[in-house]
Amino acid sequence: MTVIRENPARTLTVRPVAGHIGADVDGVDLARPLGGDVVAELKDALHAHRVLFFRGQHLDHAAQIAFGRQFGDLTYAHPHDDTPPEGHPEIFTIDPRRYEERYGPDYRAQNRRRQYSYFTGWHTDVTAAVNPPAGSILRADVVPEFGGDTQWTNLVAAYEGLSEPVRAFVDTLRAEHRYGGSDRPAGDGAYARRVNDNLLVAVHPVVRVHPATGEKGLFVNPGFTSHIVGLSPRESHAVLELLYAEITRPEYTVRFRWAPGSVAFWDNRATAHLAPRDLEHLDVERRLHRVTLIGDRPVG
Ligand code: AKG
Repeated sequence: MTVIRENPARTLTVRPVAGHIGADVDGVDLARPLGGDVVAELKDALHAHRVLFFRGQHLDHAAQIAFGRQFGDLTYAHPHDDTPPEGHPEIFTIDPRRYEERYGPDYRAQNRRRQYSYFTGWHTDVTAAVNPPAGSILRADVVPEFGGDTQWTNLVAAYEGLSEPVRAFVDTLRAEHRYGGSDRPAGDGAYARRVNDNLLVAVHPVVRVHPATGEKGLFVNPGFTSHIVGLSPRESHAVLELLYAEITRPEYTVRFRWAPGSVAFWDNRATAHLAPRDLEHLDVERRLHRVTLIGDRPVG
């Protein structure tokens, strides 16, 4: 356990919760202005642990937006979400019950049958943007009695775990990331049409240098990476599957059990995450709200 700040009122503590990624943070009320020192300490903790977990917080939409803004400018909800809560265009709500409204009536049933590869579902947020989000802050509002955990993985550890010749090879590569367009699984809902009509495409280095820490990390993910530039489709598929197998190795991951009031703050420049898929056959409520920090163009 590292005690990183003490004041007469409280002690801010950061406790790692897994070997490669994740820390619980106590002693801070996210609904209050943090002050420059605490912002700097939380940034350092985020860079060291990649995802920070806070429990028992009392944020509403406005307070979550205010918390996020202390770390940078926020994106509007999501490039394809046109239904943020009234008056809070920065809030992206994750609620599987909305997916059928968005994609069409049998979306969840279709999604259960759909399995592109062993790694389906793992992603880093919106890497098909030219400047993908730097970080995301997700707050649990309604959680099911069981299930619905989220997992994160450390992309720096995944890169560092590769053998030297493979690191030297992937250092030279660039990959295309794509979101939307007609190759996406369609539904007949308004959201699906919006995704299909609004294509995002960007080419990024496969190995990204973290702008704050200078560390190298893998920057490909099964959610958005379409192919590696310059390789044949077969070669690209084989290389990406190899990298995805490394990225999703259990030892690089952490799994978080949500409770109402929990908040996870992750660094999109050094992590990928897996939204839960264990509830798709159950009609249970799960609602979380995200704000998203605008990022830089990735540099290799
Ligand atoms: C995201 O915010 O990008 C997610 O994948 C949501 C994670 C979750 O629903 O737990």
